[in-house]
Amino acid sequence: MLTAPTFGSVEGAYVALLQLATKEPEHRIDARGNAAREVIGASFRLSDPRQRLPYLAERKANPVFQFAEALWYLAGRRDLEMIGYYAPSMRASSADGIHLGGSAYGYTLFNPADAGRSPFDLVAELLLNEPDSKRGYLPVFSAAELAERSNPDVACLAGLHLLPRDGHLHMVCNMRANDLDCGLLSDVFSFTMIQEYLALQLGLRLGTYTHTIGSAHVNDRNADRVGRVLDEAANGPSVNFASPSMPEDTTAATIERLLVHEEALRTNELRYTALHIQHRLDLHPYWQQVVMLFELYRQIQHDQVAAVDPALLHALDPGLRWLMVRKWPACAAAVDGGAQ
Ligand code: 5HM
Repeated sequence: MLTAPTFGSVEGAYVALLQLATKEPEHRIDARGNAAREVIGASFRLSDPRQRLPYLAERKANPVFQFAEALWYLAGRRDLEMIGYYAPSMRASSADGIHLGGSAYGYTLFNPADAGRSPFDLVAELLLNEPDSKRGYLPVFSAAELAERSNPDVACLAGLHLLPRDGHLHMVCNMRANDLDCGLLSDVFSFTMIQEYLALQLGLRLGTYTHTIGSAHVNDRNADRVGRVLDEAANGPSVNFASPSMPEDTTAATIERLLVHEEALRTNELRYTALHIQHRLDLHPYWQQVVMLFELYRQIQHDQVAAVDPALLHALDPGLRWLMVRKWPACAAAVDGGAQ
């Protein structure tokens, strides 16, 4: 088979790649002090890109960060202030302590580059006019990033290729490098969110997502966790939850409104109950879930609660609740008996 192997969800692809790089590495590398096992030229396809979260207790995916990063991209931002709150480790990648560099993909994609239009808008306009086009490419990596040898943040995403075919919007993602344990899951989550968002703007259905990687690697420092994930995938009980569709009326204004709530919660200016989010914010239930995640994270970060508000945890979709309970002890503490 010459096309990339297809998986029903990101979890299957993630486990298969971890297995490949761990058990059959082609190279041992040590770039910038990161000893790793590497496979060159790996790829996979997702038949349903909405299945973008893995349900593995050993991996503990963080849906709060995943949605925050996707919104940060969709809003075209590059500030450390927002993303560093959700992922403190990203602070190390900022050269000036204020902005992210190459990895602020949304800044490259969603800000005006030509005649006041962003690359994203130019591609959307092209594809509306010529759906069969092969030119719908959004480049991200630039060789200019290599000019400064100490640059801590060189884009790993080379580009995103958008292909409307038969009423569906397909995407091919080209990565120069992917950390299979740490980077891959959040990358696939965010890029498929961008794909789904563009499909809505074009009035298309969500197609397939194909992920291609130049250097696919697992860092030695993550080897223990990767081993546990592989054990769980081979022996543990398998769980899965269907992900809902992004609402059809989602536009840039929706993202802006969500980020107003996000900022109020991140800066601890407001606190929300589940009922308030459900009845007062005038948001689609899909996006209400995201605000609920931000409020739960506010309780963990700012209030430093031993147990989060159980009503809020219960209002979450079962898949998000499953992940939050495994990721955050304060969520696990709020669960009474069978609430998981
Ligand atoms: O030395 P280099 O610039 O390639 O190091 C960046 C590391 O972060 C690599 O392991 C790369 O695969 C990983 N990474 C990722 O997997 C980084 C970013 C941010 O651009 C990303 N996915 N989105």
